[in-house]
Amino acid sequence: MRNFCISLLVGSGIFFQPIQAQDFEPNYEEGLVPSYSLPDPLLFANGDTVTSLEEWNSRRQEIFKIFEKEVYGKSPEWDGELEAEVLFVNPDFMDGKATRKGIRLHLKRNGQDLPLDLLIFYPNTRKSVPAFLGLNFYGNHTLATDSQVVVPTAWIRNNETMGSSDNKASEAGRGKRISNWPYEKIVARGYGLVSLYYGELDPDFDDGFQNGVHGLFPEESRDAASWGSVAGWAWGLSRVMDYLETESWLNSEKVAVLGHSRLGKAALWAGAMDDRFALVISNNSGCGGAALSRRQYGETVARINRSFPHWFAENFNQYNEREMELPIDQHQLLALMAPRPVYVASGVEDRWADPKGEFLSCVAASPVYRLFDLEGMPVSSPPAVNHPEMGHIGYHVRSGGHGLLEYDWMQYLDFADLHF
Ligand code: GTR
Repeated sequence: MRNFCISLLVGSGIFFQPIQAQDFEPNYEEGLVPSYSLPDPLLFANGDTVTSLEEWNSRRQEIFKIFEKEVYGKSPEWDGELEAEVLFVNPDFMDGKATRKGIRLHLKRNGQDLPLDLLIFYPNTRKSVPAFLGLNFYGNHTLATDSQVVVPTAWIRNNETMGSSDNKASEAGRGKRISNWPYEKIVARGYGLVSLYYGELDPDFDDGFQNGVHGLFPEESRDAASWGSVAGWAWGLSRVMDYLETESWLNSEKVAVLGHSRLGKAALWAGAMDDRFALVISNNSGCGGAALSRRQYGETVARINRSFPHWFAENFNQYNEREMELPIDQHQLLALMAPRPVYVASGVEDRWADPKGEFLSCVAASPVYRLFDLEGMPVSSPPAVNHPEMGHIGYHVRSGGHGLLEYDWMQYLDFADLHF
């Protein structure tokens, strides 16, 4: 039995409330969703209405700062050095149709060196191509059948199927995630793919922010608005982007950032922080991602903060069981991407991530796209299962549960074709 100590900031005092995470019963009854109204993305905090793109820029800043302070935490400016070491290049990959590359990126700061292994696939064409960038859950070797792609040494979650135990990855995981990252199909459609293991950016456990990217900033004094792990993963995606801008095979104006689940939350926050990501994809990101918090359907703010105390800024705890008091909701995170295209995908059986709440978030973000004369979400009622809808906001709910599947990729490729 594990007790969690949650700090609630009330007035000037801090109260500690012991809570048991396992007491939580998710609501899966649509009829029990509380009535709520969403904060309007086009209304300034002072009540003024946004009527022009110029005013939206100011309002966007206002919304961004709220997410930064209350939800994900503020990431530092990068003032370190980036070094790229070429591990291998296979120019004749896929019978000569593609190149596969391994790059070890070193994030250097303060005498420290954080290595990140990038696994890159791209079609052998003469012109530069668009690409997808996404973090993976169990290491780059899970996307490769041969030993050239090494098993990561960073901390990893234990998972029997993926061959990790004692928080170490192993050969047993090799190739096990190729179906979730169908690089042959991605390359055949004319796109590159760049992936890296998220635990190299920040190991996914609560270590008091000593390791990973947080450890590169030892002088930082942390407060309730400091960056958590989701922000760390998102910030790391920008460092990868810094490097990718130097790669000649890539059209760096056409990079789609994508993530599944907790990494979908990170992809959304990366898209909000860094507009070099020209297209943003959330796969089953749920609570703290694309789903509306106010619905309290499936995973809730309190539950996520108690289960994963290191993911968000400490301030987010203030909204445990108080979703209605949030000054934002997650549709405004989607709106921060405008006018860039954003795609949200759900699995119909993945009720924990609230598929309907993810869809409603797309609808509620749409007025901001309309301000740009763009169509956001083309429909206002949830589409049928396996019937994607694609405006400048895309959405599908596919059959099945939580996962990044080939069906999802096929929609992302179509959506990217539409916009790139
Ligand atoms: C769950 C968590 C979700 C989601 C998921 C995942 O345990 O409650 O918010 O992020 O993990 O990342 O697989």
